[in-house]
Amino acid sequence: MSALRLVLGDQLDRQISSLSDIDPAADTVLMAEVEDEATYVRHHKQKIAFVFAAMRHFARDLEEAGISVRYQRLDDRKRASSLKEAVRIALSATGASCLVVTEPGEWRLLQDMQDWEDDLGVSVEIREDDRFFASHAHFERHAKGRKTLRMEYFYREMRKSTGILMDGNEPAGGEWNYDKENRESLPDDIDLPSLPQSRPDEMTRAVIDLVEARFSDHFGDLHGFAWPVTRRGALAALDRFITERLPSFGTYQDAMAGGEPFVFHAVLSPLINIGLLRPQEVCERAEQAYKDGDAPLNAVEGFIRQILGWREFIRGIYWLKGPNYGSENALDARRPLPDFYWTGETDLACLGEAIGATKAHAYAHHIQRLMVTGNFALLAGIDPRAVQEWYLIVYADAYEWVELPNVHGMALFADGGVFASKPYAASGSYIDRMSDYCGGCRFDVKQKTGPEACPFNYLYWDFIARNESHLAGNRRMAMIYKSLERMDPDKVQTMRKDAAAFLDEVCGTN
Ligand code: FAD
Ligand code: DLZ
Repeated sequence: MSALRLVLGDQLDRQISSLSDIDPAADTVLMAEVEDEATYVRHHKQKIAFVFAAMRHFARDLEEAGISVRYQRLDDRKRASSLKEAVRIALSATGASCLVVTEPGEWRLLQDMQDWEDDLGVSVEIREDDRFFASHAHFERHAKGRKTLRMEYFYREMRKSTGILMDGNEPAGGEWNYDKENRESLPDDIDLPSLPQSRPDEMTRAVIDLVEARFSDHFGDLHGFAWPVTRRGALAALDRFITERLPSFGTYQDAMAGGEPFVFHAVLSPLINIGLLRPQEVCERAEQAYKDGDAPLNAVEGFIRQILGWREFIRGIYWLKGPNYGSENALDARRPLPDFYWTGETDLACLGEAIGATKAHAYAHHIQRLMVTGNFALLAGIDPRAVQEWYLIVYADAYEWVELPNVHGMALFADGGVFASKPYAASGSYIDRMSDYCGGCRFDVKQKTGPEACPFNYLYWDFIARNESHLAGNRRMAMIYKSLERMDPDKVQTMRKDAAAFLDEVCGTN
């Protein structure tokens, strides 16, 4: 009896559950570049190139380890256009009697796979993806009976159950969370380490040519492609992060700076999500840096919280909430996405920076995603479906399990507050405090109304006034609604008029 073992483009880990009991003498691994996956949204060119290049290198490594691999390239003359068809052809060619696969990271594909046993006439074993700290059952147990889901409680549970950054039963250093030490803006004279650049080898260059030829009309630049696409390259990127950027990661975690898309961030999410790095080893390396005295606790705790806390929590929410999560529109947001999200052409310097980095690198750091592009979409009342699709397209790390809750729940509050206690809405002054963008902007962040005023200012108050029926009952919004009440009604009226005129111009009339 031989098995066919399907490895998806974001499962490139030799320890993935679908390969755990592989018999190299009998079994075959199937990997397939297929149109369906490359186009179910019009992914950034770098994302497709990254996935295909990493898939090809992973397949080569498996073959070198003596494992038989059937690999379909997107430019093979005879090829399947979907994963199911690729499996059907491979089953018939190998005579395998069953298919083994690790569950995919999206409901879309999982639901498709659940029909494969009937459609293909062989047994299909879908195994849990154990690359995470928390299983589905673990998160369900955590969520059971709770009225509200909050990352912080889940994170503390995870610290205790893994023992990461713990002194016995107590958190290392005595506090669970050092977030209050992690909100500095960047000093003018700070030296920022450069990001390691991986030079594409021949195999990656062939993929880049393929993507340029086949997906030239997709979003994003390809010429700056510098992602590591092998396990060895990913480990080197992790090393550089731990030594060069982790020590300052905490303090400047929320900072933004013109022309500096990476600041002290790890830039590891695409590598972790695709399987080239394991979240466990990333956290262990960070913890070791703290124990060795090479990085301070506020940095290491802040970093580990992102992975052990946020990443696991977000994934738990995605699977807990089911395939319809994403269809709610709690704030009744209906405007279309402005064109500048695709072109980067806008007079707002902060949006230009965030979208420019996104085009150039298929990357923007968390605060740009949340407080610039996300905040604008929230304030402007952009249709959640359009915003979700944009985020799924434009980032090299975007898979629905992680993208959707971050966009729908965290950035847009479109789920009505499943895990965020209030919307992350902010006026221009937040962006001014955390960045140097406003100094070079054509708008004036100090002005609240009029043609020179920063649009984030009047959009903020328009958002607050527009959503009074949805948000005024939220205790965490009480102060803001008190301020609105105290404001001169004429001033509120002017801000709302400015907001309507601006939105009609950038989004089209609602
Ligand atoms: P760092 O800031 O250095 O953080 C370290 C690691 O923590 C990241 O590599 C990532 O694995 C993890 N992490 C941090 N924050 C989160 C979070 N909120 N959710 C999950 N993991 C987190 N992350 C994705 O991996 N894919 C996405 O599609 C994605 N979409 C997002 C959309 C929005 C609107 C927002 C607000 C956040 C999104 N994030 C997403 C989370 C976060 O912005 C990225 O993980 C982070 O910017 C990746 O860059 P980094 O590796 O430099 O992260
Ligand atoms: C993102 C992606 C792309 C662009 N192409 C492929 C592909 O051709 N073959 C494949 O196996 N996987 C690809 N992927 C990753 C899948 O889309 C991903 O496995 C699902 O979205 C589930 O997370």
